[in-house]
Amino acid sequence: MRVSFLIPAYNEEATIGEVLERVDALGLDTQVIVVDDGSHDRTAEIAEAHGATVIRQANSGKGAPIRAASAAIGGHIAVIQDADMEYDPAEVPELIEPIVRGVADVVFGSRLRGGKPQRAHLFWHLVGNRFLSLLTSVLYNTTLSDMETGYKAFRVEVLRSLDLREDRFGIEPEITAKICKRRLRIYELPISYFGRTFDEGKKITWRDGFRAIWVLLRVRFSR
Ligand SMILES: Nc1nc2c(ncn2[C@@H]2O[C@H](COP(=O)(O)OP(=O)(O)OP(=O)(O)O)[C@@H](O)[C@H]2O)c(=O)[nH]1
Ligand SMILES: [Mg+2]
Repeated sequence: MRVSFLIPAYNEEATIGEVLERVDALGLDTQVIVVDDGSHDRTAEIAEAHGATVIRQANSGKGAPIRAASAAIGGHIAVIQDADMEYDPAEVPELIEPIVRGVADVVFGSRLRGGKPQRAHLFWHLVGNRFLSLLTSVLYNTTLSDMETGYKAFRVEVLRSLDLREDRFGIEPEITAKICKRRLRIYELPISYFGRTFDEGKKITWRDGFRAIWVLLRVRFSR
């Protein structure tokens, strides 16, 4: 099965090369799509030098790149891969196993299930994520422990059919909400997490948390 990696990347020259090398080292049949929307560094050049397909567009956060990459997918399985080495591509074969086996439509990698190396979280990020994951579970009658995770893998038809609209970090709750609402077969697996701080380039903030609450409610109560 061909695996398409969707990689939103904004000013990630320090890590994009290593991410792409690790994807390559998997030895899988892969398609690699990097979406760089206006980085001020060498992210796009490095991605091209590694043989990735690079889509360039006007800057708009993490969501629009995921939508742009979705339109270009040619594989059977799609994996969202961050460009900052917080999530290790070496774990992707394990992540997609339930889809390959035919029992899952979507797999979330959870940073909160334990059992893998995880850098200590930023406390308030963890509180925010626990709250959003609990809200997701209550609204959609599910048990996701990490709805904000960057590692989400899909059967390609599922991702294509989601009709995503969010441009920024609201894409994470939008994906989560829409797959939960459709009652797809969702699996969750523990993954490692090599978290970084704001000084190291992290971009998500408390504003994105409020947006997430709004998106979770909107999708739940819209027809
Ligand atoms: N193309 C593009 N990618 C972006 C943008 N903002 C964030 N990203 C990418 O989205 C991924 C996640 O962004 P991060 O800044 O790592 O977000 P985070 O705060 O660590 O949150 P997580 O999603 O938990 O990793 C990284 O690969 C970023 O480069 C953007 O404006 N444009
Ligand atoms: Mg990150």
